[in-house]
Amino acid sequence: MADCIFCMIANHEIPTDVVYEDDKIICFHDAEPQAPVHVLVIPKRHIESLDDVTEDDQELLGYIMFKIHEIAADLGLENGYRVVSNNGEDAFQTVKHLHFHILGKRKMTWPPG
Ligand code: DGP
Repeated sequence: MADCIFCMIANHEIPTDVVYEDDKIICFHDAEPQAPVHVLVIPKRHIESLDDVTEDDQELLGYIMFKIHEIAADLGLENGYRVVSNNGEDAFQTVKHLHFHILGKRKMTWPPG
């Protein structure tokens, strides 16, 4: 999508601090970190939110979950981490390209705000 900031990141059209990348996903540091480690994992293909996934996306979603634990290990999050995906208005999704936050290296609280 031409006007999607995360598509631009996936296409290397804007400079980004990339943590991991392959043909399906890219992981990069969040521009507004909410924890000492805060990265985003996104599919390179534009999917707006979890509401927009189809049966064809099942393998990709499983792949993202699988990679999240590898990325967390590479980031040294051996003491735990939180994975968050904000979907839609009530969840305060600000970027309309499916993404998973990985937050770590601090104690989290529950419930989230
Ligand atoms: P949300 O849609 O609320 O789940 O959060 C989107 C996140 O994306 C937010 O934590 C800030 C981050 N973000 C927005 N624009 C950019 C950008 O251009 N570069 C990077 N690295 N992060 C961004």
